[in-house]
Amino acid sequence: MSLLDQVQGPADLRRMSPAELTDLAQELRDFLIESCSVTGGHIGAGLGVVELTIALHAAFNTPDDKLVWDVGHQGYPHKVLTGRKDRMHTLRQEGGLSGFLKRTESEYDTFGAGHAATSISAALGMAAARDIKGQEHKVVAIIGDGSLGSGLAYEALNNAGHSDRDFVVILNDNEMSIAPNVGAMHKYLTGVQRNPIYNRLRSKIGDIVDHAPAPFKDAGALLRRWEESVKAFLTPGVLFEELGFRYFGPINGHDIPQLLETFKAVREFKGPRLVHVITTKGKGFPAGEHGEKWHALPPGHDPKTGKQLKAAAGNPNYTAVYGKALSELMEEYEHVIAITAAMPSGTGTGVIAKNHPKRFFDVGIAEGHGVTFAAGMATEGIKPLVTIYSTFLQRGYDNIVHDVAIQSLPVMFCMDRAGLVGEDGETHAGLYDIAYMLAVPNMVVTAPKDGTELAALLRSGIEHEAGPFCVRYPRDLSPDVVPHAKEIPAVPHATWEVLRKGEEIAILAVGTMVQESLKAAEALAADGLPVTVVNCRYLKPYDATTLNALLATHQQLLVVEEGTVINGFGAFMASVVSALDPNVRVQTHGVPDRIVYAASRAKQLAQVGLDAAGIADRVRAMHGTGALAG
Ligand SMILES: Cc1ncc(C[n+]2csc(CCOP(=O)(O)OP(=O)(O)O)c2C)c(N)n1
Repeated sequence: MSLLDQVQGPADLRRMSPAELTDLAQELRDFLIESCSVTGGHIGAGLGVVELTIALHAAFNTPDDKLVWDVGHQGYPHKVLTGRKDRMHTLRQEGGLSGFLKRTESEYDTFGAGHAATSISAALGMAAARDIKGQEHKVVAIIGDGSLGSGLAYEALNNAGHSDRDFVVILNDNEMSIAPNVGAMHKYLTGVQRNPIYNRLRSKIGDIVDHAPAPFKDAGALLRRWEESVKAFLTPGVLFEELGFRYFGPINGHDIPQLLETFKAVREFKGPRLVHVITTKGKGFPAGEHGEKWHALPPGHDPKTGKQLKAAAGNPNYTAVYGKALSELMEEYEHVIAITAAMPSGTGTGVIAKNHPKRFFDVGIAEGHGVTFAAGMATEGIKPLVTIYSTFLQRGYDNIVHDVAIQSLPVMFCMDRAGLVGEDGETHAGLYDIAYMLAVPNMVVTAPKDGTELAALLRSGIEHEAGPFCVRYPRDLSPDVVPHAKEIPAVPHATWEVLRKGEEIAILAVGTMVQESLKAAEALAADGLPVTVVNCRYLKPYDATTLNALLATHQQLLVVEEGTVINGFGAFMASVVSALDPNVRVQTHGVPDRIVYAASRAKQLAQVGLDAAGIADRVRAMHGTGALAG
């Protein structure tokens, strides 16, 4: 029986020798590579923490001691070692294991994760609760160097160091965020790892102490103490120690004996302590280590090359359309710049980094800062396009209201992954941006029906100087082939587009829902129920002329949007129409007020009735039971 098969839970690790645990690491790595090649997923981060995960579970008494992983995308080895190996083939699928960590999945998942930099705050909260309850267990936050660039992490470190609580932070430093890490903290940490003076001194002192004859052992201890004080001048420990943490490291995160020894010792100390562990992201991945490309891979890939076995055919996705169109528009508009928060490839802005390097800014995992940084630029006549996933822009909401909208600054927000996001699941779904952006005064809110309209709205947004402007687009393929941006004119301000004329019922469709509504209308027409379909590409300000014309000719409106139904565009239209013409009924059709879990995007849309069939059913129900009945 393999060592891996002998592990039913972390208790089994505690029975194994360091040599066995080292062999186990190889087996676990092989298993993950094989299993992820079928399911796809975030392989790189997990491969980097195989030894770290084994050593943490072996040295700490989990689940009584609590491990709090940041982001959760590095949690695959943790899942395997905590009794979920047999379900790894269901990873990221409907009803299967989550791609992140989830409290409902295992008692070892102490805190749900998905967004970066929550671990230190959450772990500190758990430690405070433990102290109130008079308990004794340990709490350990594990955070990456990329996430440590986030403001939330500093707020937590500041609070933790001051609190003097029994509390451990493991800094998993692989010099990578998704892309190579950026920022001053990153430079600082790398400086230490590579500090030749410190490293030389350290190994010299180690040699002297280890080989000193017995009578000189005391001198060795003295040297070690001296090493500590030298270290204080030469290591990042200074920074953490000033914050109130006892600093240990840097240590090799792939050396199980060293990890075990350190963690066992650190476990017994009291007060805030931080262990700096150096790892290699993607370690052991056959196609090469440390590649941004292996951050996440599709299902059915070849582990030797990382390439998808059956390449997806068809049009480019919206992300690629966005990057290309923006790059083209930046040739026309010299005052435009692009901002990403640590996601150049995920947001399509990698192409801007390549084509317009001086006009590209990666601010790190710091969405709030990115927004205010953009606001500062806008005060000087620069037009920033802040490109952030809808879900992560939630982090920047106060900055949007306070720094951008109240000052009416012309910052543009490009919200990728708006709507349901399939296998990435509930933590990454972009369901709230319509509701949160509609509520912001001065904000223009838009959504394109296809890639060409996305490029057109980019031009509209760039030319809009009166205040902020946002555009949302999905994690999906663009339904059309998009010409060069210079051939695509702006969409006239606050206009809708009537795509199909029917009677009595009009569908007001937003973004992705335009195509689905047209398909629904096709099916309804075949049943003798012709409906009007309108592309509401401007949600705010809306097209008052078209709306008034619709109110004069229709008795019911159905507003269809891929966003939360609470306070969405439908709710907005219902309030507008009730004032304009209370005789016209408005019904809303969006994502219901519940969590939508991971499944393919198509399945998620069908589950909540946001596909052509669901929309058609809703219209039939309106027809049968509404003002038109009889
Ligand atoms: C608030 C937020 N912004 C962006 C992301 C996207 N994201 C996921 S992992 C990651 C990089 C994390 O880097 P690091 O903390 O160093 O962990 P590693 O991947 O190296 O293990 C980013 C930017 C996120 N999950 N949350």
